[in-house]
Amino acid sequence: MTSAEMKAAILHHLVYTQGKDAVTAKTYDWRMALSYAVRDKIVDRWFEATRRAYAEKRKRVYYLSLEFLIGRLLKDAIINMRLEESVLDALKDLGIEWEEIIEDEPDAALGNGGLGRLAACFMESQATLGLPAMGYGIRYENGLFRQRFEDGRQVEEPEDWLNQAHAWEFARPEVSIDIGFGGHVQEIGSRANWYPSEVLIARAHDTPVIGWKGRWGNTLRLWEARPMHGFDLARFNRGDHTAAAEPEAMARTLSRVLYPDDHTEQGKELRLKQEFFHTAASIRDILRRFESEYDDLRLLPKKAAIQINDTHPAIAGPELVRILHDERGIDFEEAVGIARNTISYTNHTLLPEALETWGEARMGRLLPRHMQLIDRIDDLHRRETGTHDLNAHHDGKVHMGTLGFIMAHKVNGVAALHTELMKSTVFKDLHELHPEKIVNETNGVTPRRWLLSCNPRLSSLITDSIGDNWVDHAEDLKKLEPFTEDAGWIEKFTAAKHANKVDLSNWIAETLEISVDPDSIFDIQVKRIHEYKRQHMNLLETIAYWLEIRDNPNAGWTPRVKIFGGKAFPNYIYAKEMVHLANDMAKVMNSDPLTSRFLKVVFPPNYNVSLAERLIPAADLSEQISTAGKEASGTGNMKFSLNGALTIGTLDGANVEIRELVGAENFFLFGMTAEEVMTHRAEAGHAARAIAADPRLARALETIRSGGFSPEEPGRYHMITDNLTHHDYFMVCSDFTDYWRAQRDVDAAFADKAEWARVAALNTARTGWFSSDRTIRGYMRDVWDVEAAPLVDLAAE
Ligand code: F58
Repeated sequence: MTSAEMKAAILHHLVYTQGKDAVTAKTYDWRMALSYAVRDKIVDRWFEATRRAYAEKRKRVYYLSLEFLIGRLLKDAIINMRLEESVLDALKDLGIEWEEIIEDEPDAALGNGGLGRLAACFMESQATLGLPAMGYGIRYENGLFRQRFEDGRQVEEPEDWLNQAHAWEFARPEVSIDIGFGGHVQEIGSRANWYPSEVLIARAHDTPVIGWKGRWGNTLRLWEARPMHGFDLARFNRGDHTAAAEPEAMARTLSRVLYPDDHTEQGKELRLKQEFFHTAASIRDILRRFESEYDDLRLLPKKAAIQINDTHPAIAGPELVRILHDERGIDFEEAVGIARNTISYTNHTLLPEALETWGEARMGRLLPRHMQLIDRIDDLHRRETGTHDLNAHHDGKVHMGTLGFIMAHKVNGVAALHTELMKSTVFKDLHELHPEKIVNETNGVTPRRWLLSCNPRLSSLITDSIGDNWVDHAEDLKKLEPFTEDAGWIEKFTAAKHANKVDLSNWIAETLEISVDPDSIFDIQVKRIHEYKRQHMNLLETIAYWLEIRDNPNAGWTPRVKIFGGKAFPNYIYAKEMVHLANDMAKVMNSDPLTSRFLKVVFPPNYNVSLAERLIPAADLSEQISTAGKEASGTGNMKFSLNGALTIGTLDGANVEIRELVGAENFFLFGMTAEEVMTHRAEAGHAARAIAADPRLARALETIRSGGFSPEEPGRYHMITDNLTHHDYFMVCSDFTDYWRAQRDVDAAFADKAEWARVAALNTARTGWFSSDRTIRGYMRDVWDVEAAPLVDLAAE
């Protein structure tokens, strides 16, 4: 497409779709016009891919996920369609700022963190590989809350990404599916009729997901909840105006928010309803498509693979059995077999508090038939395996992990260590019964968004050096290795990183009014705030460093900028205290005349996908410091390495594999192993001993305790200090000393600029394996048994 054609397309949409002219158009209008112009190009490719999937009778993959953290879509679409040049020229011609347009798009934050972002990377990789696939999610009206700080405290505000029209979706009112809840069951022999007492409608909205070079496109289908009977005119005419709108409001509640607070009974109920709503609508849709092509349901596992992203859609098993058995008349055991061979389940956590369970009373009330079927599935599994105590339904609850396991033909972990821990801990007994079921599929990230798009300077250097094949064959980045020995090339690499750091410094100055020196170490920890991720250990190290500088301000310290980003769950008080502490520390330290040349603390609010794209390319040091055994994989860790940051980290999640690939000598390792953590935890008084043995740690804790960062309220952080001193389940104190040591190794290494840059470049060269293309190929081979369609290159046409 030429720039003239692009310009004409933009102007066309500005007038005929947006209903504005160039004189009155606002940034929003220009963004929408550009989005439609780009979308037009995508739609043809998308239709073609869809038609091919049908014509070639291909097996499809269905990715069921309550979360898709997709972020902004415009730039991604432009880059994958290779339209940057024509768009940039056209915008220039129209006198419109590219940056301003890109920044105007709201972040679609339909997810909490890693799990949701993984789903988004998978969608992009599936499209890039030409794998016929469809993502199913919920179209939350309000995605993840927006985070603001008020006196350093996190305040949550609703996110309203749908406030403006969303350029990328197509409403599909004709795809409307009834979803029932409650009511009663009438059994007829082995089968049953379910008569729900409440019915909602799931309405589809489709977003095309286009792969690299526009060679293939798939669909992300998001369900919106609608009332069965809309507005009640009779009631309204009787004067009961509010009540007339009630059904609508009730239904809307269901797809209103991502992850409702489940500390209340109503919250729990809503979450379970969301899960069933999402899953039931998706299963119906999958079967409708299947039955339009084939007339034998026994073929289902050959033609469809259903992946459930954690246990949130794990009701898929019983729901599929219910339809096959109750509605289609297939024998119960055969129905279970078909469902199992179609479904597979990904586990993302071993934290006991995060393993989902539902009370039998609630489940029995909302999903009476499913409750019966779960018992029959348990019964069948007992007979198959000769066991009697491995039920999904026990102790008054339905354990969704067990249900997911029993109803899947494959269960996967998301990094090598995590998968091994699944086998030896939570799923130990089930694994012994089904030794072939658990497989590992180490996570990955899409190199299109997480290198090509977010880091244009480094990407250009890479492409100038080895060509652009790396973009969809990221293992090609290995070809950069010889360049890392070339001083001239390393200078260019350093220049790219430095320019990224200058950009970030300017942004920090403009938005947060903090001045940072781009020559400092940019040390970044961005992720959800959680005790197991140990942001507080990083904070303690920051305090200890600050105190040391204060003791001796002229000792030639290595300057650091400590950057934090992340949201705390609104009801997770401890995590919110961590956020508050970081902000209180920033206030004190950034204005300390003795130390501020050497140390700054920066915590931009509202960490999201777009902010990650801004921060990661500018990082020198990536903080991956979770208690070993707790972080299933991590994916931020991969993004940092790929963008040429060094990692300071524990042997946890995918850190283990990152270290193997980049080389142990190029990784700042510290801390206990998962095994050591388990033994050490059992030793009473571990925290007190660790504090007694390390005066730096003791002093840092004491500084917090005595109100060093909250003079107006000295006891403010007693929750954190008490917990660390007496309990410290996550081993912050016991790992602190080694963490401090590793941080000083970082200082020493940073002193040799050229050597640091060489190692940073090696990180980029050696982490191509973490492309989500590789992950998806793994699932295709080990889990889905499916092949991609041969692709035609747009550029070659
Ligand atoms: C994350 N889980 C893991 N859960 O913590 C991380 O190690 C892994 O890399 C990532 O999945 C992808 O496999 C995660 O993000 C959630 O966000 C939950 C969603 C449901 C509500 C509670 C949080």
